[in-house]
Amino acid sequence: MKLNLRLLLIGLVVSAPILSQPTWQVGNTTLTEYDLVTGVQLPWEILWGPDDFIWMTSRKGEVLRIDPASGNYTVVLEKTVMNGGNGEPGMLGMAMHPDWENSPLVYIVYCTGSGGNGIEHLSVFEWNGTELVNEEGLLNLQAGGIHNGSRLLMLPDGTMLMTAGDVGSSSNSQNLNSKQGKTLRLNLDGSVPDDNPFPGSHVYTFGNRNSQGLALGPNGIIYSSEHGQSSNDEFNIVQAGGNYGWPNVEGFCNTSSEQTFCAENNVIEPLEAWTPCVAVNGIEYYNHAAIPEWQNSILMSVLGGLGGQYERLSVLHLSDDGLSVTNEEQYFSSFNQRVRDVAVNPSTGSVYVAFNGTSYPGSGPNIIKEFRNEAFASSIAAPSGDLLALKLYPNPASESLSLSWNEPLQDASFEVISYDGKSMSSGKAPSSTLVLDVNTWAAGQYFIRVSHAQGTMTRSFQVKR
Ligand SMILES: [Ca+2]
Ligand SMILES: [Ca+2]
Ligand SMILES: [Ca+2]
Repeated sequence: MKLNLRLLLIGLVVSAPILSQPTWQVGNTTLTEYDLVTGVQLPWEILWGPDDFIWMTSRKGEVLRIDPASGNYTVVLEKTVMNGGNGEPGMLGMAMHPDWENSPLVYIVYCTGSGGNGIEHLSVFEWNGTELVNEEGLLNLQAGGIHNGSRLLMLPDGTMLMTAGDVGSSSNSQNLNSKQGKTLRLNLDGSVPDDNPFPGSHVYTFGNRNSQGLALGPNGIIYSSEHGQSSNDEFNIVQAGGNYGWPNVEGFCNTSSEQTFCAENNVIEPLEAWTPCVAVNGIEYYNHAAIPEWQNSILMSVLGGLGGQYERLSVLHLSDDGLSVTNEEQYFSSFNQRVRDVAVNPSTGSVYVAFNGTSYPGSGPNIIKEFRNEAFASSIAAPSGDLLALKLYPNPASESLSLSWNEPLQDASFEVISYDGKSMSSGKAPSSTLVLDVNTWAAGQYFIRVSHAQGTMTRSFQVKR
């Protein structure tokens, strides 16, 4: 009897590797650190996909689809890119069509060619369940050896933003006839939206240098991060038609020549600026209950300066109205690794951080780490079963959202949570279909978690106004 008990105890210890994972303390919340994927090359975009997988672009020219439970991945697209992805250009921004069930389309930016003939392509691909196929080009820009921008963001109004760098020619940025040094707004077929600020033009903001971070916050606020030259990295709110100052103004309007230019050109100042540059990159709005200490903040990737310092994940705490930054906290600088991008698991609130090596312009092999509140995550049923069996329509929705499953939904429990953290609706489905009234919900991103005997699934959707 005694011997058996001892064997049992030994077995327990050996089968509990979780105890050895590093942890991080955020106030009262303990985050456990996991290496989700190791040995990948230069992740540039990581995002939580509508299929509950993590999607990643590699600057070297690949798209990976990663199982967030195991870290196993498949390569779903390969392209030959400018300079082999060894400098700033390569395969960069990515975003998914919001109506994934009906339009499984992936938007990707990548650079080809060389020298002065480089082209930056914005293309859309179809997901066939195995790989990305049937490329259709939507827009060609100039690609440069530096400053290729290219973060993508889907908006609740059914359009898309793309940041475009000045490709090292700063005179592009104030020139409204150039697409470089801008934020561009496009319909999802690449055409110019009728209500863009400059009729007939993709230009949405100008006076930008090289913005490589975009995120949607509460109340429709769009945030961006932007690289400065050697001083004045910026954190901005993106406003239609806005002039962000470059190259005449860096950061705030605080020199006499800047003040003159700002007054004459109605320049929009950043919410925050960092001098010397720390190299600000991918951003995400965080308001998940999993890490209460980070609610209503922007998680901002920081690559670090050219000399390999300042690398971190910055947590920019926002005011209640989202219009200002109240304070900055810094995490994970002890890895001494360039932080390129960040993504959030909408179900568990886990934060995924993509690292890019120790020095500019980045080198592999790289790691994507997960930081998980175990206590919270273990209280949430993990997605399981045939995830795509759950259908949501229409998406984006404006009046009502219908859900159906290939199994009866009756008695399934559901909860809808806005990306800004509010529980919008919950309960049991009354019949085989569930119809949610979204009339009074703000425009933005939401996700739903549905559990019944067939499994649990989460799905993101948008409400438009
Ligand atoms: Ca991202
Ligand atoms: Ca600016
Ligand atoms: Ca200034």
